[in-house]
Order: sequence, then C-alpha cells, then structure tokens
Amino acid sequence: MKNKAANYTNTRPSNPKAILVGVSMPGTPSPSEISLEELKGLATTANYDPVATFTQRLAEINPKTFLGSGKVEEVKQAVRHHNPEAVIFDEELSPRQNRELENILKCRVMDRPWVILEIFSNHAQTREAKTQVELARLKYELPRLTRMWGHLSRQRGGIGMKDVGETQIQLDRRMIRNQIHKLEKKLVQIEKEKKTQRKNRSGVYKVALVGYTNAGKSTLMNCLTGADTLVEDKLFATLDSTVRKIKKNFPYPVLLSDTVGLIDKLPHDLVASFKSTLDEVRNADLLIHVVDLSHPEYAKQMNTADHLLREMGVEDLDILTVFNKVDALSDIEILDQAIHAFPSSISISCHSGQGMEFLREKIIYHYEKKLSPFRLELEHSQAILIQEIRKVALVLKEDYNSKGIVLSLRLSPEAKAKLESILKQPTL
Ligand SMILES: Nc1nc2c(ncn2[C@@H]2O[C@H](COP(=O)(O)OP(=O)(O)OP(=O)(O)O)[C@@H](O)[C@H]2O)c(=O)[nH]1
Ligand SMILES: [Mg+2]
Repeated sequence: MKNKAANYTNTRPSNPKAILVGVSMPGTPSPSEISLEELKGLATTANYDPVATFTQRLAEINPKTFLGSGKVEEVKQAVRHHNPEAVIFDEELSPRQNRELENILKCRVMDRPWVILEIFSNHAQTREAKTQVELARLKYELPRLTRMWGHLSRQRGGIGMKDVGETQIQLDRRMIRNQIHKLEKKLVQIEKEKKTQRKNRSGVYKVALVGYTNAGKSTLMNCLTGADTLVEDKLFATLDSTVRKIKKNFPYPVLLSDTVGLIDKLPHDLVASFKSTLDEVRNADLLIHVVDLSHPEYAKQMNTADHLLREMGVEDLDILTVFNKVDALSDIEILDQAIHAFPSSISISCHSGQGMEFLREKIIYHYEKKLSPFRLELEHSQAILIQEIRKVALVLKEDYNSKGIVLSLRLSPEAKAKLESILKQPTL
C-alpha cells in the first residue's frame, strides 16, 4: 500500500517511542485496522516510533479512563516494558480522561487531535498557517492546563505546593487567553489582506482542489498547472492554499487552488482556525473533490471530507468528484462500483496521465455552464478591441461582413461590466 498512513515501518530508530491505542466506539463496526494504520501514519509523521498497539471494542466509554480498567492495566504493563515517550489514543479524550490516564500510566498521554496539531505545527510555513495552528493549539490546551499541574505537583511535591500550582494555573490561563486574543486579532488582519487579494481575482473562474489528506491534490495541481507544489508521501504535506493560473490547454484562464488536506477527527479548533484558508474553498466556482480510489476506505474518506466541508459552510457549490490513483487499483471492479455510485464523477491517474484530458474538458464544461450567450456587433475600426475582449469573455465566433464584425460571446455576469468598459475605450 502506497499510502502515507501505512508508511510507518521506515521510522528512524532515534525517534521517541509511542504506544498506540485504537478503539471501536459503541455503535460502530469492529476496531478498524485501517483507522489504526492511519494513526500509525499520523504518529510517524509527528516523529514518533510506534512500538506497540492496543485495540479495544468499547461497550461504553469510561468517563474517567476512557478504556476499561483491564485494558488500562495491559497498557500500563506495556508502558513499563517499553518506557515510551507517549501513549497515543485514536479518539479525542476529555481533559479529565487525559489527566487520569497520565496519573495511572505514569506517562504522557496524547489523543489524535493533539497529534494532528503537532503535525500542523511542524509543517506550518507561512505567517497565516503558523498563526492559525498556534491559535488552535492554545484553544486546545486551555481546558487541559490542569494536566500540566499534574506534572508539576508530581515533580515538586511537598506540602503547600497546591496553592502555588493553582495560582500558576490561573496565571497561565490568563496568559493563554491574552495570547488567543492577540492571535485572533492578527488573523483578522491577515484575513483582510487576503480578502483584497481575492477581490483582485473576482471575475476569473476559480477552481479549488479539496479532499482527504494524501488523495493527490497537490500532484493534480502540478499536473494541471506545471507548478511545483510540494508533493510528499506524508500526511498534511500542504497547509497553505496555493493559487495558480492555468492557461495551457484551456481556452481562458482558470485559477486553481490547492488546499489543506482533510482527515477523520480533525480537531475542531483547527477547522475553525483554518476557516480563512478555507475561504479559498467557499469562494470557488467549482470544487474538485479528489479521492484516492486505491485506498481501501475511500468511501469513508469521501464522507469525512463531505462532512467537514459542510461544517466549514461549503454549500450550493458545483462539485466534481475525481477518483485519482486508478493506476494503483488492485481490482478494476472498485472503479466500476465507484463510477456506478457517482455517475457524474470522473476517474484519473496523475501518475499515468489517464483521464487528464477528460478532466480538462469537464472543467471547461462547468465553466461554460455559468456563462450566458451574448452577441456583440463591432465596427471594423473596433477590431483592435477583440484582443481585450478575449481576456474577459469566451469568443466562440467572429463574423466579418461589409458592415462590421459580429462576435458570438459567452460571458460571466462579472464580465459584462468589464466588457462595457472595454467598449468605451477609444479605438483610433
Ligand atoms: N499511484 C499513484 N500515486 C499518486 C497519484 N497521484 C498522487 N500520488 C501519490 O500520492 C501521494 C500524495 O500526493 P499529494 O499530492 O502530496 O497528496 P495531497 O492530497 O496533496 O496530500 P496533503 O497535502 O497531505 O493533503 C504522493 O506520494 C503522490 O506521489 C496517482 O495518480 N497514482
Ligand atoms: Mg498537498
């Protein structure tokens, strides 16, 4: 399997050890090996070396320790044996469960959202991504500060230290709240700048690539634009949306943006913080939902992506489902089933180039659907304007006759105003 999530065996031995705990929640199917594979992928991307894994089917969640007491004991034995840096749970733990588990296991306990936050922190490059991730981290940490107190009290011990610790927590909380406030203000400013950038792009057809992490969004971006966006066999390779103009093989310019990958159990604060990056998505005319069809759980990944997009307020947009990596399919029936379930989807391979031409045609088809036909009569002296007109409208036909030139155009609603200002230009 070529997925990043399964790529944990090559971990460098110097990475800190981690024990992984996967559970199947009440009312869900049996513990998913694939979900655990994904957790392994997350752990290795966050530079941990998974040394042991545990799974448990839970009839109900223990409010104190999440797992049943027998399983906690098993994990404790493993902690004694391996002496890992952390025990990582595949589900979100409440602050209380986190604290209780740390006390019992005598080891740092993390949950899946925290690992995702660590990865985002490590990968954030731009001012915007760094601010967004930092904000999400602080919001996540705020209710969990008592956990640090747990460490503090163990380290320092002694009578009377509780008061010191509690005062310290109150101070820390205030500091974190102030910092959250500052970062939120900073993000508002960044958002303003981005809005101006987006305004400049109004009137151009905008296509955004969305989908589960590792689906091949950046690879597709590179195929369509010739850009060199980072493509990696790594979870969350892309954190910032990149925007590129595609001209080659398109009758008119299209703006394509690559966006951050989505994943199951994405920390809620992270989704909230990335709202501005995801405005790229909300402002698009067409979304291309890229799906890794070679992944055994592609249908679940599609549902997760759909669900998260709705959570981000993406509605009423044109969505084109693109099944990628068809070159890596173990069974061609999977493709037949997927196309049957999603008849208006298309299948491609960024690696072999299969389906790429059809994808271009589909993008053009979606664009043209938004344009209305328009007939424009020009005098011969206005021929010089045609070059300008081509920049804002699709010119389907040019008819030259003795009276002048008749253009058959297709126009977007925004382009009408631009056309009017072109026609007012002096021509001689
Ligand atoms: N076999 C095969 N692998 C592909 C194809 N397209 C992309 N990949 C591989 O899939 C992996 C992930 O590709 P990316 O383009 O980084 O995926 P992404 O969706 O941008 O991932 P994130 O930025 O992490 O969300 C890379 O190892 C690519 O080489 C394809 O058509 N076939
Ligand atoms: Mg990417």
